[in-house]
Amino acid sequence: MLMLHRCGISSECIKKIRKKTERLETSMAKRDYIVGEYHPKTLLVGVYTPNNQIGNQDYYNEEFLSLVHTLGMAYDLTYFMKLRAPDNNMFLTKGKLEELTKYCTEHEIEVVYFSEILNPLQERNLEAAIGCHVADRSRLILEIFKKSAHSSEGRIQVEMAEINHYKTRIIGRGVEMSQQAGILGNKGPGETAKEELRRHIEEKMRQARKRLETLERSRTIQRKQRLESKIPLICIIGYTNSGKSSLLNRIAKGDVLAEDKLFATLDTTTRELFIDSKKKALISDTVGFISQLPHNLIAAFKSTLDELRYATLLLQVIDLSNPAWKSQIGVVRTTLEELGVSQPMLYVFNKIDKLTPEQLEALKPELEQYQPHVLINTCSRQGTEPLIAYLSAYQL
Ligand SMILES: Nc1nc2c(ncn2[C@@H]2O[C@H](COP(=O)(O)OP(=O)(O)OP(=O)(O)O)[C@@H](O)[C@H]2O)c(=O)[nH]1
Ligand SMILES: [Mg+2]
Repeated sequence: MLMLHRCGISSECIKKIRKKTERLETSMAKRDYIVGEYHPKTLLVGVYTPNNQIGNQDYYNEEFLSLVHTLGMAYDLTYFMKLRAPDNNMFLTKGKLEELTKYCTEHEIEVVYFSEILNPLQERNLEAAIGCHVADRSRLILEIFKKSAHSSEGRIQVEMAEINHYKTRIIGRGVEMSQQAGILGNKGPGETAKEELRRHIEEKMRQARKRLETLERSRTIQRKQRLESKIPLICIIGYTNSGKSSLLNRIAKGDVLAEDKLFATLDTTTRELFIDSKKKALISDTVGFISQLPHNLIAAFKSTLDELRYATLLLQVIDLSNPAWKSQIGVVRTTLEELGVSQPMLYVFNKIDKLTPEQLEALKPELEQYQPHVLINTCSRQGTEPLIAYLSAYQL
């Protein structure tokens, strides 16, 4: 016998919707496999598009693999391709999609990770076409950030970015969730599972925002005290893995984790820096930048990165031994523009010990275009002398 719910929907129908919601939740949970035990057959797909700010395809793919290694995620196969122009709905062009679908079927792939950012529609369409779970660069970077955030502020910021990431993806899955029903029992007619989920997400976001605001208030007070004390603030910025934390450790006796990993640092560390017998400053190490940094992460880290707008001087650390160093400067420039940061800057070309004297000589004319600049290596105290000399002469 069919039981009718008070909003006029049969209990059979409610059961069906409940099942669909459960299935959807399981499917979303399955995406969390990278931190769990279960290892589905995973394919990494490096896609190079003309929009890419990193001008070197090989390096871009290498960086993608470094991101995956940083996360410690196991994968089975890699597949690299060049795309003339991404498709708005499907991301891949018809030919490339067929090629990839065939590859996935042949190799029984269950999960595909893309090196690029996909919008929720592209992600859904690709999943349907390839028949595998699909995740993108945002998801990868989010997971790394989740692992590296240790301070309360860092954790909340990552949590907010994650909520936003899922919000667009879960809510975008309209078809499975749009049937009307009071599936949670006490909701009135017209309530949909999707609305319920949206409210839940918004509530989580509201709570996170509230916690962040409390932390921001204490940050504002600290900033006010610093500005009143007239102690200059130097902020170390730059592409990820360029040597920012190593520099802080070298010149300010810090103990920040410096590792050959992307995004080793997420939380800002500030130390006193005694430049010479008369000069003192505060020096901060910050989160690194990367090409195609997901927008929701930049937005989430705005409160940490806001600090850059109050800096007296920015030190942009560049890994000169990286073949893509010029593109990386471009990425940093774009990110700073997005953040509205335009403080005075010194280019700090680092890791010069990894270049031969001939290579360094050949690079000099190009480096002249970046002014002012110093050349250093943080491996030895002498290596950082040009920087200390610059700061000593600089009117902070
Ligand atoms: N050879 C050489 N290696 C360096 C130099 N400076 C840093 N490194 C190495 O580069 C790697 C990255 O250094 P970090 O200081 O962690 O870089 P970071 O910019 O803070 O990186 P994230 O916090 O991950 O963005 C580490 O393995 C360092 O030992 C240098 O001058 N020469
Ligand atoms: Mg660091």
